[in-house]
This record gives sequence, C-alpha cells and structure tokens, in this order.
Amino acid sequence: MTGAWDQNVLRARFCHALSEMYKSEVPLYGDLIDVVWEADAKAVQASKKLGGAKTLDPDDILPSRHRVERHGAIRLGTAYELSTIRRMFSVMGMYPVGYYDLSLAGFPMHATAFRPNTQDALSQHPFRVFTTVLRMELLTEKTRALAQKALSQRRIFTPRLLELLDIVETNGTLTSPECAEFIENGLETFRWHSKATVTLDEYMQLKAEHPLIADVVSFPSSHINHLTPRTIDIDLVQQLMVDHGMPAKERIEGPPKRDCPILLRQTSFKALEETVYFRDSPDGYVKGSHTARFGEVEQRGYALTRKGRHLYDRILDQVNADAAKNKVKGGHYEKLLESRFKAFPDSLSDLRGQNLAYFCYQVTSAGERLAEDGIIMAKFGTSASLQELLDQELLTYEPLTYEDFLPLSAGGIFNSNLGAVSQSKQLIMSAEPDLDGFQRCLGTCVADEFHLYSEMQEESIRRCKHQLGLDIT
Ligand code: OOG
Ligand code: NI
Repeated sequence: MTGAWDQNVLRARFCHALSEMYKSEVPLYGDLIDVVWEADAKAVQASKKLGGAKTLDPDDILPSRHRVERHGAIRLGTAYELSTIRRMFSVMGMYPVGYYDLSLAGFPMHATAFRPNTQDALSQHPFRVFTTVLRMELLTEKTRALAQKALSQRRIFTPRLLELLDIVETNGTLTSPECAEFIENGLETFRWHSKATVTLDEYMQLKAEHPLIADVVSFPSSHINHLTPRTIDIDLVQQLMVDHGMPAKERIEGPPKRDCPILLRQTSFKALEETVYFRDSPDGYVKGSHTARFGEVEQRGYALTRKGRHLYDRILDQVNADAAKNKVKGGHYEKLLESRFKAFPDSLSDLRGQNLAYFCYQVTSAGERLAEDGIIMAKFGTSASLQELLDQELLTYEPLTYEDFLPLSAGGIFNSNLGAVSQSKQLIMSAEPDLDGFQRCLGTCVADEFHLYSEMQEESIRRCKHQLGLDIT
C-alpha cells in the first residue's frame, strides 16, 4: 500500500466520523454508547471477581476491538445506488459478504453486508454496513411507479465523491487530502435530511404499502438508520436501558444466553418519531413525521459451520412455529427458546467435535519446544491427527467470531422499529430469494461467509503444520 491511503485507517476514520455525526443527529445513540461502556465495565469487574475463569467473549480482547467496534445499516433504492456504494466501500476495504433474503421476514428487500474479509483487516477495524436494496418487482404497480420516479430524481452521492471513486480506481491510491475529502463527502450519503423529496400524500401511499418503502424512497440521502456498538454482556445492557428509562425493544433477538455464545444477539432502543417537512405546492413544505432511526447493540458469539447453522435455524423455526401455534409470548417465549436450545451443544469440545463451529488452531508452547528440539519426527513420524495433537496439548484452539448477520433477527429489529404492520406481508413472504438479481444490481458476486470462515480455519491449520513440520490429518 502506498502513501497516505491505508484502507484500514480510512475505514477506522470513516467509522469514527460517522459515529460522531450520528451522535449529534440522534443523541440517544450517544447515551446508548455510555450504557454499553457501563455494562462492559461491570461485566469485566464481575468476571474478575470470579477469578476471570469464565470466558466472557470469543475475542476475549477487551479493550482493543470492542471499544471501536460497530456496524451500521443503510437502505438503498436502485441498482446504481448499490453498485456505487460497493465502489465506495471497497475504498475502505469493505466487500460484500453474504446474501440476506428479507422477504423471509416479510420485507420487499434483500441485502448484503459490506465488511473487511480477512482476519488481519477485521482485527484492525471490523466496521461493517448492512446494506439493503428495494426489490421493485415485489411492489404493486402504482407504488413501483411512484418509487421509480422519486428515486430517479435523487442524487445520494456528491459529485466530488464520484470523482474520488474514479481517481482511486484509475490511480490505485488516494493522497492524504483526498482521503480527508473522501470522508467528508462520504458522510453526505449517510446524513439525515428532514426535508422529504415527496409530498405527504405520496409518503402516505408508500407507507401504506410498507413503511420501509417510504423510508427508502422519500428522502434525498440514504440516511444511516442505526449504528450498533458491540458489548460483552447484552443482557446487562438490556437491563440498564430499562433502568435508564430508554425506550428499549422488548426482547433480545437471536440465540438465548449460553456458556458458549453463538452467532449474534441484538437489541435496540426503538426508533424515534422525528419531524419531517414534506413537499407542498408550489415550493412550500408541510410538517409531518417519520419513524426510522434507532440505536442498536450487539453481542457476537462463535461462527457456526453450515451444519451448526442448520441446527440453529431448525431449532429457531421450531420455537417460532410452536410459539405461533400456542400464542406464546413474553417471558414464556424466552423459556421456550432456552429449553429448545438445550439441543445445541454448549461446550467448546462438543462444538468442535461435532463440527458445529469454526476454530483457529495454534501451536502451544509445549509444541514449539518439541519442534525446536527437533523431536517431532521421532514422536509422530511425518503425520499426526489434529485430535492426537490436541490430546497431547501440542495444539490448542479458539473459536472464530461470527462477523455477519441473521435475517430473522434483522426482521425482528426492523419490526420493533416500524409501528404499522404491512398489508402486503403475505404476498412478500411467498417471494423467492433472488441472489442473481442482487448480484446484477451490485455489479459483482457476494462472498460466501462460510467459505471465508472455513478458509481462516484451514489457514490456521496450515500455519501449525508449517511450525511443527508435520502433516496434520
Ligand atoms: C437493517 C437491519 C439489519 C442487523 O443488525 O441485523 C441489521 C435495517 O434496519 O435496515 O442491521
Ligand atoms: Ni443492525
């Protein structure tokens, strides 16, 4: 990498600037960050009292990654917006990973997450942006025409940002002043505007079909709709939000609390009702309101293999089917969830032994000594099994952190933040995923998240092989 342009540094600076902007736009998000710090400090203290025996978190690395870690979400309207945002994120080392079919949760949208895709870049700064785009084909004809008209007239990227994208693609780098301009101009795409581009009538029509359509289509930018710091104790954050009188969402999405945390747990404070000025003829405005922006918090657990993910999905589907059939709600739902998740192994050795999660393997100091003394060959010959090396404590392992999202949890978060329920929900629920259509809009393929985790695991085994000078089978 040459000169001033370091993608990891630019991503960190952009994330920081965005967080500052959002704090000033939505002060309650700043309060949420304070709550997360309070909860994390308490959780660390509590774990110290217990002798720190229990692992708090898969990364186990407070304060390095945690302090800066957050994700955000934006909602786009067109293929042009999606492909341009892809170019913009790639300047910061963020690439599309995963495909999320949100019709599963009743939304006329699909999504990817732009994020760093190597362990090194993730450890330097793991900022991600969940990015949805509207599926025009799932809208009624009348709403589609209105959406297309409004979207074709807006420009969510500044002319200078578009120039900077051309520059970096041509020159392969940005100068230091260009990096500063990139951040300044990039923020404009995510900034909130209280003046809508549509009339109140048009807004009402969009909203009646689905509140999210109104959120995507009615504004001149693709405002960031939430930012999400990471915590090591989401149950405590949920409790503290309530204690501090914040409008907390009723429940934490995702798996229940476990000894071995898996995937992702999320909660939020509910979106605020904000004043919006709608267009009125000929150039006046009429006052109304819109509810979209909120603050979220996440706790990340272990990345699951496809097998582990199937088990997770199967258990969650059963819980939701039972809950719907028996009208189970509130605390009873949590009990049902906890009891059904007993079927998901909850120790590192079971998760590894049953191939349910991904791990990073390392040579222990005993292993290093043996390798240095050159007696590995005498002990094992040319190859040994992973299990053998673990049993003899020459290798150790730790779980990889889940860096992605969950469509049903996203649906739960969306729903808590939308007042009205969509009438077209049934229609949308029967839609098929459309990965090809998404990739056409994006202008490239999305990476498969399972493949990335599996590569990280394999890479760690390759390093061990090399260090021990042994073939590991
Ligand atoms: C995206 C919701 C997805 C998450 O944390 O699951 C998301 C949205 O509200 O646009 O950010
Ligand atoms: Ni989120």
